[in-house]
Amino acid sequence: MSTKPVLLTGASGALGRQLTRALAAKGFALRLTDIAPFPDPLPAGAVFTKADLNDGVTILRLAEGCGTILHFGGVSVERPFEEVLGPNIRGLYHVYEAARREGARVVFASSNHSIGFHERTETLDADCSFMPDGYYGLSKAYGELMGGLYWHKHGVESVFIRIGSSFPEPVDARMLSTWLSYADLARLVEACITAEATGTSVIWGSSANARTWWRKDDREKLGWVPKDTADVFAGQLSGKLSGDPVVERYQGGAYCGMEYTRKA
Ligand code: 15L
Repeated sequence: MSTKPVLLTGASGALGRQLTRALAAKGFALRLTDIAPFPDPLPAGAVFTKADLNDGVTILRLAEGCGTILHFGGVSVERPFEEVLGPNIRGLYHVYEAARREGARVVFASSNHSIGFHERTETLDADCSFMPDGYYGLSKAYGELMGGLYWHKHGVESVFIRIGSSFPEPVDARMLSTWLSYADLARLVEACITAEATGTSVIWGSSANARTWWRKDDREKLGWVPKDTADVFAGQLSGKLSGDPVVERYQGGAYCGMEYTRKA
C-alpha cells in the first residue's frame, strides 16, 4: 500500500467527514481541504487547509507528495450553471493538473445524476451513455470525461464512483434502489486507494440493494463488495413516492423534475 499522503477535497461535507473518520482510523495520512471550516476535531494524522477549488496554485501545493486525491469537493446538488462552473469545472481541472504533476490517482465522487435521465425500467452497465439531469450532473459527466483525457494523454489513473444516495439511511422508495451506506462508501474508497492498478474504473456507488438499476462495473479490479443493503427498509419505504410522474419515471428522481419544461 502507498504510504504517501491522501488529499481529500470536500472534507467538511457530509461524505468528507465520514471518510476522514474512517480513513484516519485506518492509519492514512490525510490532507484535508474545503472552502468551509472542518467542523469536527481533527483526527491524528490529519491536517486541514481551507481552500477554494478555484485556486489552482493552492490545490497544486496541497497535492505535493500525495499518492491519491479523493475529489469530493465542489457543488454537491443541482444549482444554477454559474454556481457550478467554478468549483465543479475549473476546480476539476486544478485537481487533474495536480494529479498529473504528482503522478497521483484520482478518486472522483461522480454521481447517478450524470446518468439521471435513464428510465427506471432500464438496467444500466457502467458503459451506458451519459444522460445528465441538470448542470450538477453534467459537471459529473464532464469529470469522468476529463479523467479519461488525463488517462489517455498522461496515464493518470481514476476511479469514478457514481454515488447513488449516500446518507445514514434511505428515506424514500427511490433510495431502496440507490442507497449507499457510509460503511460501504468508506470500504470502497479504501479499496480505491490501495488497489494495485485501476486505469480508469467506473463503480456504481450503491449498497447491495435488490431493487438496484445498475449492473456491470469495474468493482472486481478493486475487490470491493458492498455489505449493506436498503432491502431491510422496504417495508417502511416502498410506498413513499413523490406523486410526480417525471420524478418517478427517471433514475435521477427529483433532479429530473427541477425546472422541467418539456411538453408531454
Ligand atoms: C447526489 O449526487 C447528491 O449529492 C445527493 O445530495 C443526493 O441528491 C443524491 O445525489 C441522490 O440522488 O439521492
